[in-house]
Amino acid sequence: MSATAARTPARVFSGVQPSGLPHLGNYLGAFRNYIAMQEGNDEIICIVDYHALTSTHDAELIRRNTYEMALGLLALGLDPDKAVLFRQSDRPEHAELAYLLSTVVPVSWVERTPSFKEKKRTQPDDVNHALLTYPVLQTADIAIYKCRYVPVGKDQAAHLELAREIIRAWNVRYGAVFVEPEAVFTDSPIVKGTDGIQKMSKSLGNVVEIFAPEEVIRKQITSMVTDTQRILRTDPGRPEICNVCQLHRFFGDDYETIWEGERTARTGCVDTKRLLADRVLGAFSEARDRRAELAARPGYVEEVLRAGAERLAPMARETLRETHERMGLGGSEAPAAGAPAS
Ligand code: AQP
Repeated sequence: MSATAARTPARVFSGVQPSGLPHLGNYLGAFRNYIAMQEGNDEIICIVDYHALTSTHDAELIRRNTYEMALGLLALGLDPDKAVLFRQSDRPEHAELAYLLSTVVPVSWVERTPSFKEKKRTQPDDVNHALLTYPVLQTADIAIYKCRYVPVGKDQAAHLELAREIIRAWNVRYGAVFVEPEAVFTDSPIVKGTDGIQKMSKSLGNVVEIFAPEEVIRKQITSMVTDTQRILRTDPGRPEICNVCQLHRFFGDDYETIWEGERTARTGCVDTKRLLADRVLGAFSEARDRRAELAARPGYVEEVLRAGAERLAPMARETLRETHERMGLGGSEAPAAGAPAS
């Protein structure tokens, strides 16, 4: 489904980890769709602080990044009157549902997820249990509100596939309660980082931030790896494999002219990077101003997050009630002691 096709009210969910600050990968791969899909849908966006605990163990940092992520989303155009924005740990029902869902999940399913294998490689001294069960909690995040559409970057595709399998397994065992979710991608589902090789990622530090000071953003962009075979200024460039050229597709409607300049060596990589920096700063200047305005309103972000969590309480509790009932939890209908079983 494309973002523009999602005009009939549908339940939409997505989550973002407060494991760092908002970057271009988040925006181009997912946040654009959050903002487009808040129109005409029931959208729920969650700052998934439980998930961030799998890699970040500094309490102050989690709190600060949670605030910054929420502030960034609001500045970029997420409207709390249209979409619900909340913090995962304010709705602990997610964690309980994750446990209940985990009872249908073979360990082999979570062991084989690419993100778990990747985290084993990138944080070998911290392969904690929550990393393994991350996709089950992610499934619970979506399932607890019975959401169908999940705007995400392509790096989340395997998790979404697993979420579908988990929900199918649970529904087969206990009856159809949950909805199988579908991923919704943008036209830039994987944005490469400043290294030009790996996915742009907070934990890899290869990011172009959206709300950093101007000089930081310029430095991040001018440090980007371009076409590694273009050694001399006079060498022709290959825009198809140059990450800077690829990013130009999203910042202006003249990227083909820019690409032609690279191909013919009329422009050099430094020119192309400087232009990208100007355009990125231009594209986010309104959002950057809005961020400053919102940051100056004491308690605003906290108010939005708390109100969002409160709005979701009845739905979360009702889903848990239904789940308990199907799974045989709670005993209000149990026969009195000594009464015949039938
Ligand atoms: N490089 C990317 N390209 C496309 N989409 C991306 N997203 C993240 N990076 C890219 C999408 O942004 C949403 C929020 O992501 P997240 O911050 O919750 O988690 P992530 O995918 O794990 O992002 P990072 O920066 O890589 O975080 P760390 O380093 O903490 O693991 C998601 O929909 C994601 O797909």
